[in-house]
Amino acid sequence: MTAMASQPLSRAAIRVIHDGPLLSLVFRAATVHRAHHAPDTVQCASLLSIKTGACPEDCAYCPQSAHWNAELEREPLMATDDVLAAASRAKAAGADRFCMGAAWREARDGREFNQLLDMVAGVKALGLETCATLGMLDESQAERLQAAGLDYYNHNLDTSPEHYEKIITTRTYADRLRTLEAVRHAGMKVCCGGILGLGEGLEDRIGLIHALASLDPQPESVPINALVAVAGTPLADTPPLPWDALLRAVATARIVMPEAYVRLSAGRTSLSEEAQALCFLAGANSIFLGDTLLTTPNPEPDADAALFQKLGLRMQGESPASAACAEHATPAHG
Ligand code: SAM
Ligand code: DTB
Ligand code: SF4
Repeated sequence: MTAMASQPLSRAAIRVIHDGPLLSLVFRAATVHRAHHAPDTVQCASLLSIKTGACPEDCAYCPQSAHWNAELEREPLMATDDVLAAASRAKAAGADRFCMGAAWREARDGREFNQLLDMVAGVKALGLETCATLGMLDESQAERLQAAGLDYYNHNLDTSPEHYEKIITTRTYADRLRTLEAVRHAGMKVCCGGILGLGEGLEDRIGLIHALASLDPQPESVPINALVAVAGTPLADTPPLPWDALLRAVATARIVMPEAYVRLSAGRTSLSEEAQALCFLAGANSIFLGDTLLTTPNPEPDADAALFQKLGLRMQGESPASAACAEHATPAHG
């Protein structure tokens, strides 16, 4: 058996999948991936921080928290025209989804929220899929965002329920589940994942994957971030996540959430091409495109284009004709 039954799996069952011989795990994940997705196609999203820093939450990993001293330019909410100009550039660079992130604890009704609704409608009108991550939402806000044209809402569980309190004290796991419920209820797609390399144990990684796979329905998009350790945050000196731990998490997520986009998110600048290739083989089929995530670096678009060409991957938004041209281009050996 390769694909999972529709019943939620127990933590113990997920652990058995996760802990198997690594290459057999990757093979099984690749088999599930091929049964559910076009295996050589990667969805490419572009990310923009529309409001940066001075966040009241105390997420230990985050350079945007006002509790820490990361070197960061704080920026108020961007002007709508500037956001739309960035979205047009992202589309021209090949992105098919545009994700707007704000360093807010929660969205607040008023002038800024109305401006946000305009941004969402404007990005949608450019022909891009829309995504936003704005902190907690109530049902009415979720409904207004959906009506404005928001396709996806990103809100992560971040880690296991047990490890969570060591990372964030200002907002609970239950708060996060409530926001996800509001997003679902409003009819938007759910983008929900977490971060690995926060100093958690193996059992916490299983716990996170179990919590994500138990959401009913399962999230359509699952970002798997590797911690970007930023100076000035409490996790600045956390040892880097080993590549095989990330690969196991990606492969397990693919097996237990066969329909989801599994996104290889933050942390790709610390991964070799070979490790990324294994993650794509194991079912990762979405990335952020562009040299900056929200505030930290992401691979240069040229480096991603070269990697895609080596691996025979194509961007989801790219026409099959231009992908065929790429196939006939001289491969960059060496
Ligand atoms: N403030 C909103 C919230 O937390 O819901 C939205 C923006 S927040 C930056 C979005 C996500 O980015 C977080 O949930 C976390 O998973 C991820 N993130 C933040 N800092 C990170 C870091 N240093 N390394 C990896 N992922 C990070
Ligand atoms: C997600 O899971 N990863 C993205 C997106 N959702 C918003 C954010 C990654 C942020 C990495 C740290 C930074 O650049 O500030
Ligand atoms: Fe604020 Fe989001 Fe960063 Fe937490 S992850 S400090 S909520 S911006």
